[in-house]
Amino acid sequence: MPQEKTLKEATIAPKKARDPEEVTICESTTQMLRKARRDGVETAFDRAANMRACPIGEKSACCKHCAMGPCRLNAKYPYKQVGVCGANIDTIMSRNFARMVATGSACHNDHGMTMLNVFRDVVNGDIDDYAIKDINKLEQVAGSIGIEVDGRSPKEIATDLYQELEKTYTQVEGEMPFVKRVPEKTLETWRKLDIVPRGAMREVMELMSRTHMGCDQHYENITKQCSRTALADGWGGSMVATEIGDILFGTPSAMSVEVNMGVLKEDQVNIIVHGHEPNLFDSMIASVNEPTLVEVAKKAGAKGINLVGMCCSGLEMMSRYGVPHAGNFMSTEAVLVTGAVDAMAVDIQCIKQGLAKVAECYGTHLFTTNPRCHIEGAQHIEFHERDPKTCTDEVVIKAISRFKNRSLPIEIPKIVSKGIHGFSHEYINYMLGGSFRASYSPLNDNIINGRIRGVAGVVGCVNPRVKQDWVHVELVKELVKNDVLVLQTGCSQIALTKAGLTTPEAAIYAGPGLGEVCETVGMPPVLGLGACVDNSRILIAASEMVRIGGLGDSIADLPVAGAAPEWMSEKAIAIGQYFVASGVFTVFGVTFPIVEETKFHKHLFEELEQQGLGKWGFSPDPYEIAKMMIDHIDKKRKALGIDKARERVLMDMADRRAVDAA
Ligand code: BF8
Ligand code: SF4
Repeated sequence: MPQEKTLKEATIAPKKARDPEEVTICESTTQMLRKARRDGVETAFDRAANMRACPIGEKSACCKHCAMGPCRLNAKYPYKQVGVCGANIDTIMSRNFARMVATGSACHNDHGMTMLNVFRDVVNGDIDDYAIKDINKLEQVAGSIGIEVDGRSPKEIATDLYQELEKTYTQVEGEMPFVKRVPEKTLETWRKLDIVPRGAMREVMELMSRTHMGCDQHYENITKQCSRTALADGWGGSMVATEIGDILFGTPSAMSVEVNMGVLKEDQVNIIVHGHEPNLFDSMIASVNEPTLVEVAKKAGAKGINLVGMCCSGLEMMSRYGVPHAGNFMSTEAVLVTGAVDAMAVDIQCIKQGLAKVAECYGTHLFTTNPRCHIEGAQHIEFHERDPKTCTDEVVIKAISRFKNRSLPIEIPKIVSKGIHGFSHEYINYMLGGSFRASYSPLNDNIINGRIRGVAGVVGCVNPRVKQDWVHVELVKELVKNDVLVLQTGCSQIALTKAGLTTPEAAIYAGPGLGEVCETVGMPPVLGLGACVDNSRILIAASEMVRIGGLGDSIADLPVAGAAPEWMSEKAIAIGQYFVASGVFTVFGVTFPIVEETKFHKHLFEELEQQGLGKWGFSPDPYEIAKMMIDHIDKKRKALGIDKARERVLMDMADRRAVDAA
């Protein structure tokens, strides 16, 4: 049995071992970590236990931007020393922070640019495996940036749209196309501060150039370019990825989806797609439904082919097509320990190199598919949008052959959580107002009358430095209990689904006001909006709340707050910075890469707010984060004069008809 031999040879037992229950609240992951231990297989949880975070790097008190260094300062006495070039702690920390923002923004823009290229090729007839699926959305997006839609064909509109949206990346001067969607007063502040993004390539390039040795050495000026580069993500690449994704693959609307490792099926060929761009996944759906391939799978003894998603790829497709989802970032190695995964196909971002070893241990095929992401030890089958099935069919064929030759015992945790997902901005509009008067007015009204205290975006990663999912779940429970409506994306959304908070029945976790709204509308207190690029949907929702009126003139006036309580990636930092620059108080957990009581820290955590933007906050404790967010929401309510909730009157059907008639 070749696989068993592999299992023994490929594994390294971790030196320091932590009890699986200490590192995660995900029961499936716990069960698989126990099995991994029995099998002698190592995961990121073990490596985190054996690798202490570097205390100097953790606080960003070191610089390796030139060969006069690397220079290390002392985080305890940050102003006692400077680098060889004379760079002080604020310069060093802000340059490091800037490079995280640049990388994060580059990732989302790179992803968005791929989506736009596919869209262009579809419009020009160079690709026929994809098509424009949502014409309404096409017209609506085009209209929102001033493209004429009346009386024009989809092809004409789409041609103008891709040409216009290309400026998101390539424009050198001027303002990015989606800046037209920014509330006027917010935009005024950006213009005053000179942080309106021009084109993403320019912003990322300039930020990288300014952080070179001996260039920009004022933390305030560096922060300005951080904001500009981050805004080029949220209102640029991420928003393009979301909008083009909707046009090509359909705008999500609420549907019930199964989540957790129990979606794997022992008697079927199991294929997982993990990564970020929806293109690979969409073609994989076509391949697993190919009758000839299904036939081959049946001949191999399988009942069928079972396709499931993980991380953001999974979120893209669960929100659009209801494809089951096996888990978030910290479960990607654990899921392979089931032995039931016949193939995992990945594209870009958040794909641990450690997967290659675990896949080897269990004889799972790990395929990289993207020219921007190869992994040593994984098989590479390149995916081309102009000929997608060549790649995805081969993945399916290899998965079937692995199924046929399965020799190791299989253990699938029998855990599945159902939740409602697919709350796009458009669907929320429809859900709140109905199809004839789709509107955010009921949301604003319920915030003004105090039933809903405010809105929180709880998003982002999971991180083995903290107990997986726990900070997300405790934070969100605390928020909804206090009548704060929670919007979610990314790995956080999966954490809350596993905890059962994405069902309408979860209204019981909500405070009386929010609970009443949830029951009336039939919605969960926690609304899942999709993948990390779909944080752009939160920006659109916030802009719409401003436009509807009654809650101030800019995003900074709204009673809203954001959090990424278990963040780990540079993309998360870019997202945090674009929320802050858009006007949102944004709290991160785990750790924050800045020395406290420094000028740069004060700048991010206090002074940006005084400039009319949002500000950063930090706490590793979910209850403390909740308190910070709720205090901020209350502060904003007070400024708006809605702190004393109006007397709460419940409308009956007669009242409703009267309102409708009026
Ligand atoms: O973009 S939440 S771990 S999977 S970075 Fe990555 Fe973080 Fe998950 Fe998607 Ni987002
Ligand atoms: Fe040291 Fe300055 Fe070089 Fe950084 S840029 S490594 S602080 S000398």
